Formats: sequence, structure tokens, C-alpha cells
Amino acid sequence: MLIVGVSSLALILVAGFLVSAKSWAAYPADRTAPGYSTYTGPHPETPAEGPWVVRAYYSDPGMVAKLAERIEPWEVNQALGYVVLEADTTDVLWLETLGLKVEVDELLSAQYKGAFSALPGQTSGIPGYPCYRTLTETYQTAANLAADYPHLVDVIDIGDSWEKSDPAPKPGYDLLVLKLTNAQTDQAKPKLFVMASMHPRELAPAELATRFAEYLVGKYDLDADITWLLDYNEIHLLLQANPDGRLQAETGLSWRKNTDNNYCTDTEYRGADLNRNFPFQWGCCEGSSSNVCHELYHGPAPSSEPETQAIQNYLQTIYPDLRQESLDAAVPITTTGIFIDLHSYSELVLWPWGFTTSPTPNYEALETLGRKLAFFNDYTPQQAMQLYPTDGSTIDFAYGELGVAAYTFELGSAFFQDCYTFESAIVPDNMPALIYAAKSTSAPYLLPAGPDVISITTAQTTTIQGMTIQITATLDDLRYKSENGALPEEAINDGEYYVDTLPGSAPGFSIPAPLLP
Ligand code: 0X9
Ligand code: ZN
Repeated sequence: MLIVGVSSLALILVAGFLVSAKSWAAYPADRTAPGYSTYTGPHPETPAEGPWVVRAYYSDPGMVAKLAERIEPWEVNQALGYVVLEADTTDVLWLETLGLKVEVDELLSAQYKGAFSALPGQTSGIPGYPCYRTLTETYQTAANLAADYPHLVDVIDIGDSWEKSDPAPKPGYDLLVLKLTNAQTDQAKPKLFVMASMHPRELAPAELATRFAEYLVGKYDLDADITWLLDYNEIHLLLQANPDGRLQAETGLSWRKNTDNNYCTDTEYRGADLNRNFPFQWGCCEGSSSNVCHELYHGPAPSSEPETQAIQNYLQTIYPDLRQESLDAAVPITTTGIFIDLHSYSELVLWPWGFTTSPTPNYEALETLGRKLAFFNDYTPQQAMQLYPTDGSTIDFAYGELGVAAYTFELGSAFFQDCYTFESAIVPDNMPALIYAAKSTSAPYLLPAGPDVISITTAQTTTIQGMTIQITATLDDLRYKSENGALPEEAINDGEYYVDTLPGSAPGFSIPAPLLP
């Protein structure tokens, strides 16, 4: 008996590519939003005060990269022409000398000052944010999934957090990856790796990754697409990429880095920014800081942090290195595997490079999948560097070092995202994007260039070998986000479908051109 189910990516065709033109959104911004007031605080003849969360309005987009060298932008609102960031009086004066107009966001300033407190009757989740499992609860979920679905879930200890690896008297944590796949099918499988909340104050990513794990195992054997996904692919999920820092963030602290006490010792500014600590182009390009107390501190050396080492080693274990050293060296379009780093916020889908405005040698293919992912969450798709420069980031490492198709998602509209938005927008918008990524994992540089298959139906739900069944499907070439550009429009002139196997592997079935509209 055969369960009839066909991946929406099972029909492939060869397509050309186009590098799309990008432009910055228009200025001026809307200055009338509630909760904002023009900055009236003291100026730094007096000692630095604050910090506050402010909006800094720019007219020259080039200003964003310049200010990102000094202050880590929380949000770059390209449409309205402002950056949200944390600034003290010294920073505010500096921003003003650059010609930016600064307004304090009083609501956000208040929110990021206070400790979290539980809602009335709240018994689980982060205090005040019951939709987000705590660190302990996330680890418990991982253990429960492994116990409940032993044939589908493996928990892999990929290394220690800084507090665990340091002789200091703190327990620290193991970094745990959930490996999801049907353990009974043991052929080589394409791998999707998703990591979350490396910046611990970004509350939503870890929960989204955990929900993704629950969704996949819960639908196995019930949903043909998901069954196919776990039979023929591996999904690797690092649910909490920075557990030491997360423990701090769960109290309400706006914690971004790891907690390494060798830097900015014994302060709330200690630690290294893990998304600046990866070895590819580490510290190269004013996309990070060498100031130990800075939010963008890149560490004293590439991969100095145990969390970076654990993630790097694991990626090097699951993905072969298919990219030559030259920055111009493309990987073959048949390369398998996808890497996704879940962050928040700003509603973006970003691809490499982050350290330079130059395109990667696989730019068109990375853009194609990026735009297709952004179709689902309706986020802005762009090369990471268009936001502001980062060096030593995860996606530049995953693609630059190994050749893996790599993306950062910036989820939602706040670090401490409210649960209503998480449940009603972030989960429903991003779950299909993650599933699309999973379906593309066997050929991320190739499959998304073809049309997507929608409304696939068959009258039979079960059948026996030798029986003829009819499958009806619609092919759609327009399921991508066209903001700031577009993908090439092409005639659909050939197609193939595959049942119960990966696209491209035998047996496949060709649909001759005359049968296609
Ligand atoms: O700065 C970061 O590490 C990411 N943003 S966050 O607010 N989550 O910290 C953005 C990384 C994307 N890369 C580039 N902008 N180059
Ligand atoms: Zn982040």
C-alpha cells in the first residue's frame, strides 16, 4: 500500500536567473507615531545618562552602516527611514552630530528596563510571556520528544556553553541538537540545520524552532508531506544556541552576548557576540567591535567561544566543505543542505554576504530561495549587508566556509515579542517557510528556481501496486516576494514528479510539454 502524497517541490524545471535591482525606501519618515517624543534629555557635558531606546531618523541610507559600527541597531526600518537602538546621552549627541534626528521611544525604554514578572495565574513559560518556554522547559521538551518518538528523534550534545566549559563554579549547559528523521531509513539524507536565539533576548526564535520540532514529529504518518520529509531528509534543530545568556534574558535583561566573564568582567555587558565570533572573515570589515564591553564584541580571536566552537564543529560534521577558498568560487548547484539562523527582529529574510556588498558567486540561487521563503512570512528579502555590515556571522561561515545555502530570519517586531503576535503571526507565517526550506534541502540552489506545485489532489488516498491513479496539480511560478526586485518570468516547459523519493532520484516521472499549459 502506498500513501499518496507529493511534495509541492516534486516538480522541477530548469530556470534562468536574474540579479534584481535593490533600492532603499523613501524618506521622510512618519514622525507622528504614538509613544515617541523628540529627545529632550541632558547632553553630555553632564556624565552619560540613560540608556534609552531611541529612534534615529536618517535621510542618507549610508548612515546606517556608519552608526552600526558604533551601536548595534535593534531594527532598521528601511521603509520609514529610521533605526531603533539603545543610546545614552553620549550616543545621542554623536547621532545628532551625524545629522540624525533622535527621538526617545518611551514605551520601549520602560519595557527594557524592568524585570519580567509573571502574569496572574501563570505557571509556566517566561514570566509575562507564557507562550515562550523557559530554558528548562525547552530542554524538558527535547527530552520528552526523544522519549515519545524514539524512531524519529535523537538528542545530540554538540558541546558546552561557556559556563559549563569554564572552571568557574556554575553548572552551565550542554548545547543540544534535536535530530529529526526516520531512523529506519538509513541512506544519506540532505540536512536542514536550524538554530535559534543565539542572541538570548530574542525570545521568539527558540520557541518557533521548538514548535517546528513538535509539528514535524506530530504530523509524521499523518501528513504525507511531513512523512516524506522525515523519511528522506534530516532536520537538525539547535533550539537554544546560547543557554547561559538565555537564563539572563529570562529575568528581563536585554542580554545579547554569551556570558563569558573574561570580557567586561563582572558586568551586565560581559561576553562576546556569538554572531560576530565565527571564523569566516572574522573582524574583517567594521562589522563588529574589539571593545570587550560592546554589544558587538567579536571575542579575542575567531571561534574563541565554546558555543561558536560547538556549532562550527557540528556544521563541519554534518556538511562537507564544498566551497573553494576564493570569494568568487561558486558551489555546484547540486549542493545539498540548508542552514537557517533564527533571530529577531525586523521581519527580514537575509542571505550572505554580510561582510561586503559584493554578491556571493551563488547570488541568484540564494536570492531565489530567499524570495521564495519570504513569500510565506511576507518578510523583506535581501542580502544581509544591505542592512548593515556584520563580520564573523553564522551565515557567512555556513555559506563561505562550507557552501551551504544560508539564511538569517529576523522574526517579528520586538525582542520581547508579545504572545499575541507570536501566536497569530510569527508561528503561522514562519512555519510554512521552514517547511518550504525543508522541502528544498535536497537541492536548494536548484529546486526553488522552478515553479511551486499547489492544490495537489488525487481521488485515491490509498492504492495498491499497479493501479493507475490520477493526480491533479497546479504549478505556480509567482510564489515569491518581489519587494526590491523580482525573479525572472519563464515559460514552464517541462516537469517531473516523484513519489516517495527525493526529487532527482529514480524513479521519476516526466510530464511532457504538451500536457503542461
Ligand atoms: O546583528 C545581528 O547579528 C543580526 N541582527 S540582530 O538584531 N538579531 O542581532 C543581523 C545579522 C544579519 N547580518 C547582517 N546584517 N549583515
Ligand atoms: Zn540576533
